[in-house]
Amino acid sequence: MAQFQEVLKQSALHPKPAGLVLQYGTSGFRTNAKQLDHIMFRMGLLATLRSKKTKATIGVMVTASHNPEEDNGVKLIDPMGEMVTQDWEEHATQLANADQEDLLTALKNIIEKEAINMSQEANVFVGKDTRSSSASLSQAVLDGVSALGGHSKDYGLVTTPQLHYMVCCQNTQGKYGEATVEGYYTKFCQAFIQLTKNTSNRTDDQKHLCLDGANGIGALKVREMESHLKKELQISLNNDGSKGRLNHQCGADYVKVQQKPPTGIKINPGERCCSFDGDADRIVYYYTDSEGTFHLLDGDKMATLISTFLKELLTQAGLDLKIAVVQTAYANGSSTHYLENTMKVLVRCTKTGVKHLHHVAQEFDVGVYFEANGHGTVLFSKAAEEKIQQLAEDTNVNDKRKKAALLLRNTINVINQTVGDAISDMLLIEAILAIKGMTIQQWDTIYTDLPNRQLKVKVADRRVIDTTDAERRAVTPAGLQEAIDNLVKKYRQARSFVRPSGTEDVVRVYAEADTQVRNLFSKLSLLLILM
Ligand code: NG1
Ligand code: ZN
Repeated sequence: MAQFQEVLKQSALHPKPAGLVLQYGTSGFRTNAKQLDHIMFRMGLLATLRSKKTKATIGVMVTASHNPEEDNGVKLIDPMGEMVTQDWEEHATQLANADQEDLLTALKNIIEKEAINMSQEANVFVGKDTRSSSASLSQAVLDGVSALGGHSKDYGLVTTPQLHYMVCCQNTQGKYGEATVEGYYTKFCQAFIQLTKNTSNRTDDQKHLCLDGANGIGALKVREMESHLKKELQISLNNDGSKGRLNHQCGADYVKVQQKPPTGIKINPGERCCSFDGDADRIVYYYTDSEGTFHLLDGDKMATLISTFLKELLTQAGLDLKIAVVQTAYANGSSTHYLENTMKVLVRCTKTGVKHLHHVAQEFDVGVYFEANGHGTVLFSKAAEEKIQQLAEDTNVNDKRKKAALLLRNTINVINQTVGDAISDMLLIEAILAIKGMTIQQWDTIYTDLPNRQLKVKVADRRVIDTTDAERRAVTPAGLQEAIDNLVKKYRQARSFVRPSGTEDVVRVYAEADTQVRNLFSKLSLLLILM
């Protein structure tokens, strides 16, 4: 077929370096940008096939999120704006690793396995972050799409969640919003303004937020969005990309892992600050107190604030909807304890990786999910949205219920339900703080984090560690879990686990305990070195 001849011709312009093997991991392909040209071309091909298969628009995002500038990566987005399904992750790995001369065979294998009708039309949306390598790499994706005769739309510089939003809007015929950057700002900012409009006692201080844009795409997009906020949120933007390097000593990952503010930003005591990561799908909040102590409000604190707010509104609205919070093993034990015992909210724990959290959250009427590192969102079932909508329109309900229903409706509209979104999460958190008249310090005192430590250990083969129970217990190597248990039981409120990373060639070690966490952690490290 002529189509395949074109693939062959074009692929010669995007050759695969011999011997290079890469895997579609938790966050797609991610490595040094120099190794990715052929991967991008092939992901253009694969997205085209996925579009033919699903008869819907598919997204391809070129980004390496919080990784250093010299890296890049690519992820595929499925029709409803969610991560691509597991079977197609496997196709992605197969296609990426086929030798140059086997590319057509690999492609035809997928076509056959998935019974793809090649005459079906294909549409692919492409977006990229601000890395210097992103321009040519996203061009390689576009080349891949056109080689298989697919149609593409290049959104250029967008945040990862913006591209997820575009895909969802397109495939729901505009029901979720308009598939343009302008449509995105309009939808989320209007909802924010609606939510905050009756918070008349909101002071100028509460309207002011200090933001670290990680010198990335999020900073650019916040600038574009600002006028839509009509001064209801005044953002002082730092690390806007004009001087510093992407993610260098700044951004959500740096702040979370280092447990300190980004370097070079002047933060006034008590000032409410937040950091985005390099593609703006993660956010963390923080402040320093009058003694200069740093306080981090991570994904767990956000999940707690949001779920508490939603639970209260559901109760006021008299709606019997099931709400749950989905976390991973990295969630601080204090947050889980508070949610289960004080808030009486159902908590579920899943494996690391947003797709796992997203799937579990879909099981509930209202599913709030957050990774401790600040990636998360809220999902509302169709039935829940309908009940809220009906109540908001009902003329026969009392003022209290009506008010709660209207707040819930606007809350749904300020949330990007396709994926964790730093911009949308920021607007949601800002709105909740405004409605509750709460300072960041008050939010911080809802519960106190247990001291915790995280470490990466390089081992010969990280796959020797196999885990169970949402990665909280090691099954192999024999004796490891027992040794951890024996150590942990000597400390109060202690918990620890080890698991192989899905994105780096390391084993991650996590421990939390009361004041003795440092002591526990050094013993754990010793234990692992001796294993
Ligand atoms: P791994 O490398 O599997 O721990 C990391 C993060 C995840 C998630 C993915 C994808 C931690 C402990 N792990 O996964 O939460 O964000 O990267 O980017 O933060
Ligand atoms: Zn990211």
